[in-house]
Amino acid sequence: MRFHGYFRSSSAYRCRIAFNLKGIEYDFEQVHLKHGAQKDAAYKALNPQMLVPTLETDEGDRLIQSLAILEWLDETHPEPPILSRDPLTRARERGFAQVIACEIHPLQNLRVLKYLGQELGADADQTSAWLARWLGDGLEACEGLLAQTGAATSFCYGEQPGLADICLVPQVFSAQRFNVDISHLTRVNEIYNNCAALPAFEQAHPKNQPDFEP
Ligand SMILES: N[C@@H](CCC(=O)N[C@@H](CS)C(=O)NCC(=O)O)C(=O)O
Repeated sequence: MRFHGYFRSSSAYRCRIAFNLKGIEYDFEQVHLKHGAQKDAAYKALNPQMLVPTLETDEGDRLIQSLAILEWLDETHPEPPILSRDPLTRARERGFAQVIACEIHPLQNLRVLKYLGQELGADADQTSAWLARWLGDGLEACEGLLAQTGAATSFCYGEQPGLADICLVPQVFSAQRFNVDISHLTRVNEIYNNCAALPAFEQAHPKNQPDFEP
């Protein structure tokens, strides 16, 4: 399969973690977001939303949206599972993932930050305040959800990393990148560190990608 992504994209980062956990090999195609390559006609034909990631399957089907890609990977490559077999836990894992993918991440997206700066005239301090507010509030909610489980597990919902961890780690990376202080979020940081110690997560880190730029 062919994966279109970008080293710094947290949605692509989620998929990379899942590829690694499941031992799936893929060809990588860089879409240079900073250079606007997501808007090239060829890429738009692949993904009309002009966002990464896009996954082209071996059969030539095109999949977009990281959560949909993650679920497709889990259904077509079930071992190890990234979603619990228990419906209640599975719903909680999806809820946690959606807090990040649907509520936090869209507010830090490149096109949104560009709009804030270029169209609305926000300066660097205002953009930082925006990021601190929405990433901070969102990750606080994640900490609250983890507290609700009442369990000091190694990962969000158990002793194996799953969908929630796959979404959490790139979001913590973004908080670090945007200098959002989340040092008080004990469980979030604990789980981030547990994940970071695993090769599947380490190898998926932006700094370890072929298109990495400092
Ligand atoms: N909800 C989408 C988000 C995709 C997305 O926003 N990707 C970002 C990178 S993380 C992007 O391509 N941004 C390009 C832009 O804003 O122009 C997913 O989970 O795949």
